[in-house]
Amino acid sequence: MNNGQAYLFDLDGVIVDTARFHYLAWKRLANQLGFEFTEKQNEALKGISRMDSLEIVLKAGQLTLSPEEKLKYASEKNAYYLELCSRMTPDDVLPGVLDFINKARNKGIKIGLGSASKNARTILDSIDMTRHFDTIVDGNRVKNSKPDPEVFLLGAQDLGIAPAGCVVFEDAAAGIEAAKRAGMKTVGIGDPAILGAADLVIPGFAGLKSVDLIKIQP
Ligand code: B16
Ligand code: MG
Repeated sequence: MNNGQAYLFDLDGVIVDTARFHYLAWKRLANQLGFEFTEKQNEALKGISRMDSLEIVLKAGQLTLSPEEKLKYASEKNAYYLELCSRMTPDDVLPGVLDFINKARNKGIKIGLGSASKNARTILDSIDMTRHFDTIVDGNRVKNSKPDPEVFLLGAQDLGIAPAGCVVFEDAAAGIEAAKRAGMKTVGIGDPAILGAADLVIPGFAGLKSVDLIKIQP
């Protein structure tokens, strides 16, 4: 460990708006199984692993399935999701993200990804962002999903930066909790009503001023 700094980014809803695609894919599965699934209910799925998300969706529809059926439906949802993602290009990177990462890198700040998604590398490749990360921790590497701090602690460890030197950028309440439990500073991207536990909440990276970030520098 050293005294350096790292920025750890969530993927879905922070780098790219795939959170919307996750919702549409879960809704399609729920409708197929005969019930509705609203955007409000979907909020609880953000940052949560695929199988844990399925449990929440099935509970919403009051359905009980066998382990084999669960695997089958989780895989169907993922196919719907990847179909929606397949048309993504570098133009889909959310406004201001790349500029923000480049400026941080020029200041010597390390850049990591901390995502619950098993599709993270596929998505980063399709938007040409893989090369901007010094480390990638995704759903294939972690055993415990957010709000467990594992994903961010692994990222800090990969980068050789102490947790106290890390700032996490997250769009999910579960992700903010994970980062806080890791002992890191937190920036919520989105609605302050949902992300109120974060040290700072911003609507997005476009127009973000360094003066805002000074408030949460480690
Ligand atoms: P997958 P993040 C999370 O990604 C999503 O927020 C969450 O909705 C999703 O269920 C989870 O990844 C697993 O994704 O099915 O692609 O493995 O926000 O942590 O980048
Ligand atoms: Mg997210």
